[in-house]
Amino acid sequence: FRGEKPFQPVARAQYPQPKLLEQRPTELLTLTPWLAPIVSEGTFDPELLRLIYQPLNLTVGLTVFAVGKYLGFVQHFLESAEQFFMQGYRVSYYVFTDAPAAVPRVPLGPGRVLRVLPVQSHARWEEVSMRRMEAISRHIAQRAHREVDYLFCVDVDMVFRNPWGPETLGDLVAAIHPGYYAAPRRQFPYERRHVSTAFVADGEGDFYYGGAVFGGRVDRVYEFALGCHMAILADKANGVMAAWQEESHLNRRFISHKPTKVLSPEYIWDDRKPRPPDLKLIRFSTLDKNARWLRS
Ligand code: 2GW
Ligand code: MN
Repeated sequence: FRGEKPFQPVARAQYPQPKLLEQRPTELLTLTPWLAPIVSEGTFDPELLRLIYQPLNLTVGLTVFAVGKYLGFVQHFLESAEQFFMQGYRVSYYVFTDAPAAVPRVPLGPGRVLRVLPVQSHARWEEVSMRRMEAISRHIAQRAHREVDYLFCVDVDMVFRNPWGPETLGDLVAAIHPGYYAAPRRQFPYERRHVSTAFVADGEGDFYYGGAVFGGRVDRVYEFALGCHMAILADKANGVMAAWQEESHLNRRFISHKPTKVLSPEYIWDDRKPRPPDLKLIRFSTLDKNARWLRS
């Protein structure tokens, strides 16, 4: 596996002094109880991060699935990613699809490549999203582990609206679901049936994370996706489908395998919700799609 590149010394640079006693940079929590940073606008210095990360010459992968009607989201997704995702870094897009020839050829910037990977379509929509964990882990083992240092896996029915940069890079990265950041954990839509491997008890859980965004160092993402896939297979053998499919399994796994970095809902918003004053900006957001049309 790649990764484990040493940090290089930051060249003499002018940037604002960090101040221990100053007021909080944001109203949001900035550190989890297990000391993982919670990333939101105001918690990092983009200029300084650029000085630290650009010399490392990292490659960041981005996987999306575009099966059936969801192929219609790819163009807008890629165009917005070209504008905002890891600008100035090497990027490999991996588009998994049942119709490789129909993937739009979006013009890409220097150092950025698009790889199209064939997958079969499934009759049941739950299968399409569930099979992603299997396809991602297999793809990392076969190929992506040689091609990228970090990998993010995201939904395709989304667009980038503001910069997504090296502040998001970490060993294992989760994003707080925009629907539940203010809810008490007993209201999180975890799988609550003991019969599922995704079961979460009432007193458990940190944040409710979105299934639409996870990532990290490619070797950690491999472990994570494979673990979720195994849990999904175990459920399947028992004829169980978790409440929110692989999002339930992802949430179960993040309780025992804590993310080392947590992204605020800036990184996984939803166009159907107005931006609350707590969030200074929206970086990545679900389109207001007509779900019924897509699922028919
Ligand atoms: C999925 C559901 C119903 C009908 C079709 C599909 C479907 C999904 C499809 O026909 N083709 C396809 O490529 N997908 C891929 O799966 C696509 O990348 C899509 O973004 C992803 C998840 O499906 P989506 O976006 O319809 O689900 P959401 O936005 O309601 O997502 C949350 O819940 C899901 C579990 O059902 C996943 O955990 C997802 O990651 C969550 O954001
Ligand atoms: Mn989605």
